Amino acid sequence: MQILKLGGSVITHKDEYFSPHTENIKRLAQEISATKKPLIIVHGAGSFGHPVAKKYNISDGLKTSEQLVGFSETHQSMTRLNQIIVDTLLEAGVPAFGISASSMLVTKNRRLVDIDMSIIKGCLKLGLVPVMYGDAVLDTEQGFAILSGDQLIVRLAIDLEAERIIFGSDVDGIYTANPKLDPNAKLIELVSLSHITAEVGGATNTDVTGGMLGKLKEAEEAVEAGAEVVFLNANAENRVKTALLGEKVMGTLLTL
Ligand code: IP8
Repeated sequence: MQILKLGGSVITHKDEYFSPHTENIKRLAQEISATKKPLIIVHGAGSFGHPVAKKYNISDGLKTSEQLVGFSETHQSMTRLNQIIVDTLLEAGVPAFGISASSMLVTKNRRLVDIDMSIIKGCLKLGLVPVMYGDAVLDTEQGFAILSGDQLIVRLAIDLEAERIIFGSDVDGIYTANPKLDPNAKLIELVSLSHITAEVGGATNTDVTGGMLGKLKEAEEAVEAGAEVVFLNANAENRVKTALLGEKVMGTLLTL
């Protein structure tokens, strides 16, 4: 089983609120459909979840009752994006099935503790492709929190013994600096966990869950558990498809 992250910068126009990148979503649905392999898709929030979560300061937890509307609005914006993605996958013939993280798990101080994998396992057994997302979730200590898709993926990969995690973003992989800001930034083809302190560029937009460095830190555990972790540019045609087929692709491979 493989896990594919579709980053918010790929599936939404990040600088325009609530704007899905329809063209990319359609192309990626075709690429996924062409591979026909056991898969879980987790998508990010982009211009759907992040601006709402930021406006109401959801990641720091419940402080005032006015935030409750914002908590639910954040979740609603994500279910809308999920619906667009699942509908597009279905049109491409992928047996996609949308699942909300907030209905099956809680966090403790923003970290995922217990998650019941039975629904996801059941979906995979039937041949369905679960489509999950970073979500506004209940938190045992701070009332609520934002669970990033990246944290969710790593947990899924460990518990379900995923063969490979593919992080699709809008850059070619992990760079020595943020490639959108620094013209001297260089792509690192192989990142070893022992050198993870290397300078890695942050996100350029409103990202409440940590950008590229956050992804890298989350991914450590999955590599230690034996999953192959690849970072690639999902905006470039056929890279996701190539990686899903297990073939060599331009990007960054994370190793021990
Ligand atoms: O884009 C964040 O998920 P991510 C989820 O995977 C929300 O970090 C609701 C902002």
